Parts: sequence; structure tokens; C-alpha cells
Amino acid sequence: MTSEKMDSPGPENMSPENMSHEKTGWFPGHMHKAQKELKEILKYLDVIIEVADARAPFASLNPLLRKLCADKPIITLWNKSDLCDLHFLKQILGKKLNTTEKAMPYLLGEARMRKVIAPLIALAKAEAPHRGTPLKPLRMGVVGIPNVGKSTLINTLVGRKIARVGDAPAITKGLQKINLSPELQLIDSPGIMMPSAESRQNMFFLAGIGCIGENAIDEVLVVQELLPYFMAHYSMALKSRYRLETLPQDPLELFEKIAKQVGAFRAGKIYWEQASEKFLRDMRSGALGKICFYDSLAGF
Ligand SMILES: Nc1nc2c(ncn2[C@@H]2O[C@H](COP(=O)(O)OP(=O)(O)OP(=O)(O)O)[C@@H](O)[C@H]2O)c(=O)[nH]1
Ligand SMILES: [Mg+2]
Repeated sequence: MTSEKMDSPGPENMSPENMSHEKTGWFPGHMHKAQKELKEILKYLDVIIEVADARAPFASLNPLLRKLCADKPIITLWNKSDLCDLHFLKQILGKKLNTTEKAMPYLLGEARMRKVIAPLIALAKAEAPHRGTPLKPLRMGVVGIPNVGKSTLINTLVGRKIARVGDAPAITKGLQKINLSPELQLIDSPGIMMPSAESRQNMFFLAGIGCIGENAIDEVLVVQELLPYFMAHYSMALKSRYRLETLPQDPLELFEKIAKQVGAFRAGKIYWEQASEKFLRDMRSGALGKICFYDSLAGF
């Protein structure tokens, strides 16, 4: 931890109005490039597998994808189910998917587990019945916003490590097709989509689960914005993780208590950055329990 980080302002100084555009703009130049590459990949595919994060099932989808390939089937893999509050997720899906006009083929699971393969391929075959023969192999590709598990899924499908987990797209090398079987081909490079938040709340959900780089958004602000959601949905988890007998009503007061519990309080001073890092680490690792973020006011 650098001293510069330690001297960062407390959350009381971080109103939405103070948040600079640069801080929230996560569309850097390489994303424009990725977008162009994605269009290129889509041309070659019969079925698109969109990997999303089950912990933020709708925030982690990209609405642009549906516009870019209106004529092609998209299967959603809601990944990282091991970290997701499945009870809440199923409630949300029940509510949301019944209201969408078109059926949305999806799967819930863990991209790193081989057992995800058979149901995924069965869905893909059902979506493209005109393909899937040695003469007309079914061509699949994996797309999604950063950090959702695209590379992990590609590696699982291929059965060996070809896409480096955490790696950037390597489309520039040329599109490589891998024959999974005589009837089934996979484009080996994931198509990276930029995260697209339909609401302010969704943007903080995405930051919380690590889909927006930490340099693009202030982590103290992220925690400040996520705490009310945790207080409303996961109060027991907060109490038990941070050994709190009662939960303060005020999120800022809670933030202070958490800071004290995680050792980010020294000589009368709260180190907000350090407290935020620890809270986010707890949340992302599952130490705060299984979670699911949903903003009922955001569009699909
Ligand atoms: N707990 C858990 N972690 C997962 C799962 N799938 C992937 N991960 C982890 O999530 C992180 C991101 O996975 P990647 O496969 O690199 O994600 P990506 O979408 O390729 O990320 P970018 O290339 O940065 O866009 C890695 O630390 C993976 O180990 C899962 O099902 N459960
Ligand atoms: Mg990757």
C-alpha cells in the first residue's frame, strides 16, 4: 500500500457529482479495437456463447451483442455459479425471463468444470439444427465482457490450456478454428465486449465483481455504493464476516466499522482504500457468502 493511496479522501467526499467522467469511462482505445475484432468473429459463427457472471446476471450481459447479431442464436452461460446466491438468482430469472419476448437459451454453471460441456453443446445443436455435420460443422465462439470466464470456458471446451486465463484477445494473429469433433468447431479467441451498464447501480455491480478495471473506477466509491445493497440483502453475512452485533443504519458508519475490523484503522485514522480493497477481496472470493446483484429498475 502506497502512502498516496492511504491519503485518499474519505467516502464523504465522493458524491456522484464529484466522480469525474474519466473515472467512469471504461471505453479505452483497445476496446474500440476489440469491438471491431468482435464483429469480425461474429461473421464466422453459427452459435454465439455469451459468458456472463451469475453474480450480476443482467448487468454482465452486453445488450449490444443482441444488436450486432440479431440473426444468430446466442446462448448465455451464467458462469461462476459457485459464488452466486442461486436462490435469489432463480427468483430473478423466473421474473425476468418470463417477460422477454424471445426464449433465451441459457445455462448456469462453472466454466472450469467439464460437466458444463455436454449441456452447452446440446443447447448449441438445438439452436442451429441446420449445422452439425462433417460437411457443415457447427461453428461456435465465446464472447463476453472482461473477466467473466471466457478463456476458462475455451480451455475447458478444448480440454487443454490454449487461452491464457486473464489474457487479452489475440485476434490479430488471425482467427484459429479448433475442431472439437468432426461436426463441431470452436473459434479459439474470445470476443471481448465492453461492459455496458444500463443503470448507475449496474455499473457498480460490474465493478464489484471485477469486470471494470480498478484503474477505471474508484474502489472506495464502489464499496460505498455497494454497501446499501449488502445491508438490504446480505445483512447476516456482513454481521458474521465482520463480527458486528448490530448493523448500523447508516452505510458510512458501517464502512467505518468494517475498516476497523479489517485493520484499516490506525492512530485514529481510517484508511479507506485499504478497507475497500479488503471488502472487495472478501466479496469476490466468496468470504462474504454467495451473492447476486440485481437492479430491478434497470432495463434488460
Ligand atoms: N470461482 C470461479 N472462478 C472462475 C470461474 N470461471 C472463471 N473463474 C475465474 O475468473 C477469472 C477470470 O477468468 P478468465 O477465464 O480469465 O476470464 P476472461 O473472460 O477470459 O477475462 P478477460 O480475458 O480478462 O476478458 C479467473 O481468475 C478465473 O480463474 C468459476 O466458475 N468460478
Ligand atoms: Mg480471457
